[in-house]
Amino acid sequence: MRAYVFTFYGMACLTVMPSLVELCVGATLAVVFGERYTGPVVRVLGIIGQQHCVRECNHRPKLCRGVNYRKQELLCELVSAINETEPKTDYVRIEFDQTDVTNECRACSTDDLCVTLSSKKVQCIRDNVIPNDCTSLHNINFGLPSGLYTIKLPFLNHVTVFCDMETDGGGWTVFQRRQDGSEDFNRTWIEYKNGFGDLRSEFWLGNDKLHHLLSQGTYEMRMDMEDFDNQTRYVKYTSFNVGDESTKYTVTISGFSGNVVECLITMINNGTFSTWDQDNDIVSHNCAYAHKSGWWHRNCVCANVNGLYLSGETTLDNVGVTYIDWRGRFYSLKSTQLMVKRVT
Ligand SMILES: [Ca+2]
Repeated sequence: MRAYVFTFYGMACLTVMPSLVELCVGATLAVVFGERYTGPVVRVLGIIGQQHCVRECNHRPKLCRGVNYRKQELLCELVSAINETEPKTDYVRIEFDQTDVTNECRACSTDDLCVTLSSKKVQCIRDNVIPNDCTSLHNINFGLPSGLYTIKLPFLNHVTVFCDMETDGGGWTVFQRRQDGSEDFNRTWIEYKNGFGDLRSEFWLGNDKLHHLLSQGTYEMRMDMEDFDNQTRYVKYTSFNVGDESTKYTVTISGFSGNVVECLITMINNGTFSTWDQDNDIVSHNCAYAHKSGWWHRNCVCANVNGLYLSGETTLDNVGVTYIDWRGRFYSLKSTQLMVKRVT
């Protein structure tokens, strides 16, 4: 793939519109064809021209450091980080220098647009295109790639999440992934509350974020699993909700479909979350401690997806990344991914 790099300055200042004078805050530093920034993507704007896309970045000097633009679909992605890129045909990426932001613009919040009116007065205008989950992003453009996106959640403001835009129609906000054992999942209440790990690799999004995300509507949940023989299975539920911390993150789950026997409705519905340092299960011993996982343990666990990463056959009983009704209690799966998608 050939990449063309050239540098020029002050491009945004040349694109002055008669009605709305542009602010010359961000200089365009480099334009590279055939690549995109891997994000996080902070805004997605559909059906606009490239210069308009550049202006949208200029209007958000606190948030935007570059843009990914796809000419074929007139698709504009604004990104907050420009340190990582990937080759992607059809895309052009444009780097910005937003270090020279005016004082007037600094007064705007990250949820505002900073624009200059024809009177030369700088104004902060509320940004009305802030996505609140991966489903709404997917609905802007079905061709958006999987990856990191920044969304806005009630009470939590900006939260970066991984969106799966390919599996089962796309639009999924991922809240758990195991794939190589790189992350320790035998963690405390506070760590499960706030989330941990690397969104591009293994992670738990965090119970507070999950609660506020799901409070926005009705969500379905899907869990994908893979074993070391490259077999896959999934379970899917038409309704999934998680209460706030005062309820100990009580989960409700119903409406199963999938290609393996399901156990979660029986085992976790109306159950509270437990970690090794906070036992909220209904049995006398401590399930989270016994099975080495934070989870909605009630009468312990039938799908120990947050268990120890033991890579296949093991002599330890239901301590690995197990799914009892598929590979049994003594087999630790290769990968799992749990995610939610808004239905109403
Ligand atoms: Ca107990």
